[in-house]
Amino acid sequence: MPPKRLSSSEYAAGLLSGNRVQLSRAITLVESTLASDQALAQEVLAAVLPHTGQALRIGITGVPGVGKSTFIEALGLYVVQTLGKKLAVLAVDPSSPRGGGSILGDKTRMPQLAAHANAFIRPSPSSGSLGGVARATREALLLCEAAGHEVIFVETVGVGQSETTVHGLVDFFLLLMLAGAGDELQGLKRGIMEMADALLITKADQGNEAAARRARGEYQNALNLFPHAPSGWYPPVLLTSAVTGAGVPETWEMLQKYVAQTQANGFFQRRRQQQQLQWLHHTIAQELEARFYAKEAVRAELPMLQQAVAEGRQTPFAAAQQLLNL
Ligand SMILES: Nc1nc2c(ncn2[C@@H]2O[C@H](COP(=O)(O)OP(=O)(O)OP(=O)(O)O)[C@@H](O)[C@H]2O)c(=O)[nH]1
Ligand SMILES: [Mg+2]
Repeated sequence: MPPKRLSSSEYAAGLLSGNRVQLSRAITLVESTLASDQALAQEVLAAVLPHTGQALRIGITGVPGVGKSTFIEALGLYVVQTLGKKLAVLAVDPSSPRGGGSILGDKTRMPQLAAHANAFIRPSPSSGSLGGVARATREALLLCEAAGHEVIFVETVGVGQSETTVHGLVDFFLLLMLAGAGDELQGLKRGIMEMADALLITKADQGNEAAARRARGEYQNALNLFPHAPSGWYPPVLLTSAVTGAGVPETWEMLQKYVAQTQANGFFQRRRQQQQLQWLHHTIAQELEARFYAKEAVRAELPMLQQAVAEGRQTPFAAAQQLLNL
C-alpha cells in the first residue's frame, strides 16, 4: 500500500525535525512530473524556504574513473565523523537510466558513508532532460538544507553540459583530475577548468606521487593564465589519495578558507544572488517557450511555416514574427 499522502505542513514539520523518510519523500515529490505533486512540492518548498541557505554547497566533478565516489566517501567521512556535521550527497546525471543513477550503485563505493547516520545519499533524478534534473536537484538541495544538512555535495560526471548546471547550484566547484592523462583524454574543455574553484589531483599514491606533483605544477601554471577572478580567489591545486588519506583535511581547510575570504569580500553572497536571478530568468524563458508551443494557433501554423523556412520561401525571422504575433 502506498504511504498516505501528507499535507504540505506535515512534510514541512517532518523535514524541519530532520526526518530522513520525510526528506526522501519530499524529494520524490519535487522529482515528480505530476501536476498535483508539483503543486504540493511548491507549497512544501515555500514553507521551508526560511530554513534554507545555511549549508555549504560543493560541486564535485571529473571524468568517469577519476575517483569521485572514493573521494566523496573520504571527504564525507571526514565531515560526518571528524567534524560531526550532517552531510547530504546529491547527483546530477541526466543520462542515468530509470530506476537509479550511477550514484545508487555508488553506494557500494561509499559503504561507510552510506551507512552513517549523519549522511544522506540520494541518486540523481532519472527524468531524462538536464533542465528537469537541474530543477529537481536545486529543490532537493533546499529540502536537504531545511532538514539540517550543513554540507551538501553535488556530484556530476565531467563529460558535458551537466557541470555548467552544477556550477550554477553550488558555492564551490571542485574538479578532480588524474595525473599523467592528457587533457583531451580527460575530455576536458578549457571552460570546465575555468569554472573550477580548485583542482584535486587524485590517486597521488602507489608510485604515482611524482607524476601527481608534476601535474600539480602544470595545472597550477595553466590556472595562473586565467583572468583574475571577481572572487579574489586563486584556485589551488591539491594532491589527494584515498589510499593514504592525504589531501582530505587539506581540502576541508581550503574550503573554509574560501568561505572566510568570499564572505568577507561579499562574493559568496553575490554568487548565490546571481544564481537565484539566473534561475528566475531561466524558469521564465522555459515557461514562456512551453506556453508558446502549447498554443492552438501556433500548433496549427507551425508545420506550414517550418516547411516554408526549410525551403527558403520565408526567412526564419519573418516566420518567427508571424508565429509570435498569433
Ligand atoms: N590508488 C588509488 N586508487 C583510487 C583512488 N581513488 C579511487 N581509486 C580507484 O579508482 C577507481 C575509480 O574510482 P571511483 O571512485 O569509482 O571513480 P568515479 O570518478 O566515481 O567513477 P564514475 O562513478 O564511473 O564516474 C576505483 O577502482 C577506485 O578504487 C586513490 O586515491 N588511489
Ligand atoms: Mg562514481
